[in-house]
Amino acid sequence: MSNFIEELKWRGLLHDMMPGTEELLKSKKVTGYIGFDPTADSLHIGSLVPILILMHFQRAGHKPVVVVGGATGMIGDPSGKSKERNLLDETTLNRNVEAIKQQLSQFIDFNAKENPAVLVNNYDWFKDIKLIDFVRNIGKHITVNYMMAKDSVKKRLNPEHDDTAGMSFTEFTYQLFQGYDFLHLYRKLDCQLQMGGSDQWGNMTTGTELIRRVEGGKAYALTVPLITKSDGGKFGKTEQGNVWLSAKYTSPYKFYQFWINTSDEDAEKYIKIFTFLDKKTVEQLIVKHREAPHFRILQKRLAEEVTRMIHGEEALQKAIDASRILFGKSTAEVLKSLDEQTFLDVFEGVPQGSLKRATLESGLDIATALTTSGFLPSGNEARRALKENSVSVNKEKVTADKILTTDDLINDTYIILQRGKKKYFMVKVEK
Ligand code: 629
Repeated sequence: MSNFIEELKWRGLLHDMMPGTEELLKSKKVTGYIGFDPTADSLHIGSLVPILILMHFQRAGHKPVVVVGGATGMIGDPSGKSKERNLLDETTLNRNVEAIKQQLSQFIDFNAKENPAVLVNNYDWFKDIKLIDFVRNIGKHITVNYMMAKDSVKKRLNPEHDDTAGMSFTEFTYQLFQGYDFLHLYRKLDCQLQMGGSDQWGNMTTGTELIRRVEGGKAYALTVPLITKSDGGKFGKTEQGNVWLSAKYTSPYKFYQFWINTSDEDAEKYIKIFTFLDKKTVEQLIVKHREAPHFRILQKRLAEEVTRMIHGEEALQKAIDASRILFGKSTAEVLKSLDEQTFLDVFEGVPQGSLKRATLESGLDIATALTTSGFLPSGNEARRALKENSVSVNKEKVTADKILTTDDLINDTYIILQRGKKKYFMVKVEK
């Protein structure tokens, strides 16, 4: 069995653990869990670190348990949140549970011989518990004083905190639910360890406390750091919002670009955290990168490894091809092969205009197209550009005799006009 803690340490993936955790992990095959609440129908890259932890945990020979929070998702974890959350309705929750289960099973091996992973939904044990039983059998073991000392609660009770609207009883009870999960898994699956982001420490220790009081048992908690960015910005967000693991919300191209745009400083950190490359390989890459940062060796390798892990080899190659389009070295063929979402992502922010479909059906000469689409300001300008041989249609140079037809349409809707190397214009062709 390889050393899980050593692995986490050199990767910068260990934040904190209870005394005795390392000894426990060295002594035997341990069952450990991480919970995910179904607050959306896809995980985002913020969940990637906990997923990687489960993968390392399994690779080290231990047994991972994934809890999908069908019940806890109905309540809303106050950890790390400064405001009361809106409750999600049941239909949404059910849909999210299914989607998240699907995603998680992509990464964790449920068929491993020695230590197959297990996925459970805490709704399955909470749905049959009676309120009076819960309050008597569980609530009696934890004092309100203890619960109020947690960061997640303290923060919301502080009257100086300006955007606080207090905290409902609903959210206050959350830690007891998560605590009960741990107790339940301890009993049923001999689960002795809970892992999660550092925001989860309070909830995890309510669990170990319950296990101690109710069962006289010993259980452990281990946290991983929440990922930060060197410029102080929030990790995993772009101007368009979260970076999702589902291609439905973030195209593989966008996903790839997110990692490509990492700063040098962050790339050195992230290559250890988000890939499975071994220590020696990582060290060599860092040395090479520092010698010539402008080649962006680290960013490329990082983007490659993570995109392959999430979206697979084929989607990765497409993302790499698409990434070359804006910077010259690409062909009309690649451009035409893009699916619509990737096409729109590639040309996001490029100025846009439109043409009527009927004009293309009867054939439209390029000089006219350049002006009526709104790309170039005048016929003179259009003729000059054509004479200079600097106009391209869908990445292919054209001359003044070019006639645009519906054959030039990409995804049956778009044409990319270009002057020189860098000036792009996207034409949307409408009815
Ligand atoms: C029941 C539910 C449990 C154990 C955990 C949970 C979920 C937990 C939570 N986790 C975050 C989430 O679901 O809210 N109360 O979005 C999220 N987690 C992964 C990491 C985290 C954490 O899924 O632990 O720290 C993010 O990196 O915020 O019995």
